Amino acid sequence: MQEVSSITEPHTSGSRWFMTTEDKVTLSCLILAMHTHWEEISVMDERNTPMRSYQVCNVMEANQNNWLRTRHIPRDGAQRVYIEIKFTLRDCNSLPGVPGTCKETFNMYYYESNNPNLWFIKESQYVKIDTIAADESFTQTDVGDRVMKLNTEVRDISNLSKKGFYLAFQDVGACIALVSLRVFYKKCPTAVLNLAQFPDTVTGGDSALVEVRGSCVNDSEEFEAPRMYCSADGGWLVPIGRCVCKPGFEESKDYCQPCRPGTYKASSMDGYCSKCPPHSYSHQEKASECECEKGFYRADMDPRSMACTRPPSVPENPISTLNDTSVTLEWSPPRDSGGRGDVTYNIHCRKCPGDGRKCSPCGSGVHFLPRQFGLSMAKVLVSDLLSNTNYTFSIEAVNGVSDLSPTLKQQVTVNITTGQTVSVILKERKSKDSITLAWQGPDRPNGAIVEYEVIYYEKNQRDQNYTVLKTKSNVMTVEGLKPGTTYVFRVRARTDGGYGSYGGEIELETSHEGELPPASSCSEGISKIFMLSLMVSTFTCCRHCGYIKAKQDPDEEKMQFQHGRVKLPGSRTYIHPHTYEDPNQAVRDFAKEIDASSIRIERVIGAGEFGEVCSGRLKLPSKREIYVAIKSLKAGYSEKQRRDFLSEASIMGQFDHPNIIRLEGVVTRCKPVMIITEYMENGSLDTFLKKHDGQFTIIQLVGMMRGIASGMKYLSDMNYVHRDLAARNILVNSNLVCKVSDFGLSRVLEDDPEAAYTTRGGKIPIRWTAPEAIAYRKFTSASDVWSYGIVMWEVMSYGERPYWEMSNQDVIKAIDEGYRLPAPMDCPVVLHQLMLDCWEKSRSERPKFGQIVNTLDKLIRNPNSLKELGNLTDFSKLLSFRVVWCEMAHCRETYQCRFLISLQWW
Ligand code: ACK
Repeated sequence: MQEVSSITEPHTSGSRWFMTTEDKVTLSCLILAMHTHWEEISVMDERNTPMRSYQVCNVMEANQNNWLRTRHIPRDGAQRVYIEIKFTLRDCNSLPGVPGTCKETFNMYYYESNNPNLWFIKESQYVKIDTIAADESFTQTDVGDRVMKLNTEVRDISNLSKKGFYLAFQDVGACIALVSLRVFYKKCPTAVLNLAQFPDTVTGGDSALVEVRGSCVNDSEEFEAPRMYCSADGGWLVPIGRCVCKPGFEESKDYCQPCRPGTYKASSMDGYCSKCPPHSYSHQEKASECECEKGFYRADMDPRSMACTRPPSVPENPISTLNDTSVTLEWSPPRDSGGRGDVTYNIHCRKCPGDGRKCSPCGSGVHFLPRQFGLSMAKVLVSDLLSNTNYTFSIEAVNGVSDLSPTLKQQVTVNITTGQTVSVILKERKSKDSITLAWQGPDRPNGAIVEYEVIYYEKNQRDQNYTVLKTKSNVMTVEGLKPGTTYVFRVRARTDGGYGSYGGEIELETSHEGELPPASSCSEGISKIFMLSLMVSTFTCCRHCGYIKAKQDPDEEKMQFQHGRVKLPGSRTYIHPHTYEDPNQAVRDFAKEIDASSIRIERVIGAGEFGEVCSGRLKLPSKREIYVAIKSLKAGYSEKQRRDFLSEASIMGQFDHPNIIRLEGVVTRCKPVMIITEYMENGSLDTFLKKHDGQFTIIQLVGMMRGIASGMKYLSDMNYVHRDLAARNILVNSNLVCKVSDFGLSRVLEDDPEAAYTTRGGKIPIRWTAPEAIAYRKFTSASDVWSYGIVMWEVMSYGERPYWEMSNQDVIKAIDEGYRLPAPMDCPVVLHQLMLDCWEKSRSERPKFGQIVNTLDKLIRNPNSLKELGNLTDFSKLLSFRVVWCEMAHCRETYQCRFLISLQWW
């Protein structure tokens, strides 16, 4: 601690009148005036060191009134000043022949004044501080043996407001020697906490706390306004808020250090600098983002943690299926997606009339289904084409960075000519091994017909084997067929302009062995053709369907987008892992995979539902080593257990708040599967409080409750309902900061030893749970508020079990009848009132977490409001509850004591 006021003028060298210590600030004070009988002399102390003292010993005369006073002592901004006086005092009995007027006390006074040069102060103007008596007086023999009995007394004066004060000592007939006088005040020393710097602060008068705003250390900024309270005894209490390192900087102990080259930190909300993602670099320190390598880009909406990407390659294998004036285009996705999942396709259409006029854009007359641009599937139906027209379709693949690249988009083109469909097969004759077809040429051929192509295959065997035959005539006999077998036939025409599209399919069956061939089955053939033509003109799913759907399902796309958004800072909606079809994806989205080699397990600290909990260290590349807690999944787990275990990580990973336990990452690629969180030195709150029963100030307890409420406010703002808020699920770190933990999906059902089965079959921690949640599972942030009230009660009673040994059934009944837990011992009435508010039967009347935080903040700012203990107007539902409960529980010894104290108290 730094000394701000130094001694200016020691009265005598070697004197003890002006001592300094390291942690207190000593004020300069000189004895100025001596009145009557006081004298300044040199004596030897117990170590034979000479020292100066002021003494008076006029015990033989009655009516003594001897005053000794100091010079003006500047207050130096302090409101409360301590006076430490060392003195010796003679035992009256040890003085032979002294009259009964001999005293063994003296009086200490002060007088506040702005005037530093007062020479005379009337006795009546002084304010008395105290009458000082010796704890140890000494006799003549003692003096002879040179054993001085030195007394030390400390008094304080508070609420000082003038520039300084004078101290005075009044002797009324004792034998005293004042050996040392030290006047000092206390300060809370400069401190850095949560990256906020708190200045040297002089403590307040009385027992008031001084609220101090911290200022963020260099290269950091406020996350939540940092504050602390300087207590009357010079200690800092209740750290609230924090600063976070600016982009480009990371926290290192009490300061922010620049990210090293090759690393970056994009947001102040990120904990540490991270390695540049693939295809990016940072050559300088302090990078808030990494630049993309040449040919790679980052789209505006891309998170800075994402690899730089490039435009996709060209779509492949285009196929067109023409049906008169509409065409279905299909293609394969590009071989290289550019590293992104947002590839879409655009179709550019040009038409060439074929009469020598120039090609031109297709215009709005042509329709694309589902659309022309931004297609997510590799397929489109283009309709309303002009007949007898050449069309060129250019298919290009684009992604989120295509527009950033100066190179032209690569396209694959498909040319088609409309109006050449062979539509009607006119004739058909069949035998057991041949079928004869006759067809009509296209209505509007775009040139002379060069030949026809007949394709046929055994029904349902197209993929295995099909045959293509060519003819210049419009009749063909297909031979060598199997008897009694159905074949599918299609015909298309070729002109100078190329092939037209196939006409409709016709299914024809060869005759069975021994069956006579029919004379003609033309009409049957025609009707089949119409039917089949209709069938092919409907837009059916393509061969890529499964693949494309899997990759590009619009729902999935939407979901990915949503997940991407959740990761953005500032987003405030929690996503339940069950909304994921694949729970492993939720883990990948929200939890960082950690290499098991970066973890050093040191010792087992507890047991969880799924396995051991250990403490250890985590050293990630280019980050400093930190202490962590490691939860592991025991061997022989089922897939469901693995999912449930990891669900805690995918929930926790979505939160980022100083009062929520922080997830460092998960190990899923090797066994055992582990969840790594920050380490909380003081373990769970209930055990911690029991271990330190009665050891905290009210302000410290309120500070803990404030932290929990702030964490819960954050969770409720994220629409997350905890359902198992209890002191056992709060963890405490070395700074007494409380953090909400335990986010497993199955925890309320399986993990919590407090959970009991309800009549509806669910397992619920009855004592902590709101009545509507017990009765009909209405779990909301308002039911979390109820549980929070119970946590407050646990905190104020230092880990007492809510409702003591009452049975769960009795608790439910008592609550239903309107009874509520009484205030714990020494619990300020305002806090108990807040608990009662949290336990309002109607959940809409309970306070919101934000209101609870505000209320607790006000109490911390005004600690006087916490002084009133247990003075409620209506005790009926509390006191009688106690009596009822006490009868039920037969007043067992353990809690009888508390019960009696409470009764007495009320
Ligand atoms: O009361 P505790 O010491 O605190 O015992 C339990 C035990 O593991 C089983 O849950 C302790 N624990 C859990 N998570 C952490 C953590 N992040 N830091 C420190 N201790 C933890 C908990």
